[in-house]
Amino acid sequence: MVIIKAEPEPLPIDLARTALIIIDMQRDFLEPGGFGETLGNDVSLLARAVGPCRKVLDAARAAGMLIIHTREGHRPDLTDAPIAKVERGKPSMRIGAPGPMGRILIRGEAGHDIIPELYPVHGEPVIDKPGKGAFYATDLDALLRNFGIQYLLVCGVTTEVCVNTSVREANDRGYRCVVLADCCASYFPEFHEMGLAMIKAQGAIFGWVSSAQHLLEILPAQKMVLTA
Ligand code: C5J
Repeated sequence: MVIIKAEPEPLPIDLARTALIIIDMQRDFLEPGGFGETLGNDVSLLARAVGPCRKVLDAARAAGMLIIHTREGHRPDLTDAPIAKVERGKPSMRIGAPGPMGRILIRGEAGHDIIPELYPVHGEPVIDKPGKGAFYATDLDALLRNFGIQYLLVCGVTTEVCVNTSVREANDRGYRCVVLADCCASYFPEFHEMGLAMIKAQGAIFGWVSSAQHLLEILPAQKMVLTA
């Protein structure tokens, strides 16, 4: 066990039972012309998470850790998209509409894919999720249990939406989640702060909050020998 500096308190973690999960670092959320921008957001606000995420990703790869990427999106025929989601709000383009990066939030389109800086490499599972939570209607839980994972290091966007929803789902399933604050971002900086505050409140009611630097301090520079 190693101890990661975190709030509300340092957490002992077993790195052999830990996975890094990077939530929805997709062009549709981070680049102009995607889903995030159609909702009226300034997508440049999410860029701050990319550099810290990349450092963590490189270090986790070097350490031989299980790395999972998620993508929010839907089937091209929209059969997995609730009408209540498609009709929500007043976006300039709805889910499924043709945009500059292909159809908005549709699997297989350029906008749906992960940004080049954090692109998955061979062997890193990608979970396609129709909802905000990474466990809803996916095989993520089965995959984590097959690998004996008990701890999740969580990065991604947006802090208060898909990161928070996924952490809450993971917490209910018995995983200990450590959210790396600088590896997450929101279109609303105040929601980012509150999203993190809600996770760590009441003695880590949903999980712990740490940082890329604190993780790098405890990750081995060489591949771990993982035991079943
Ligand atoms: C949103 C997400 N914000 N990945 N999705 O709709 O947080």
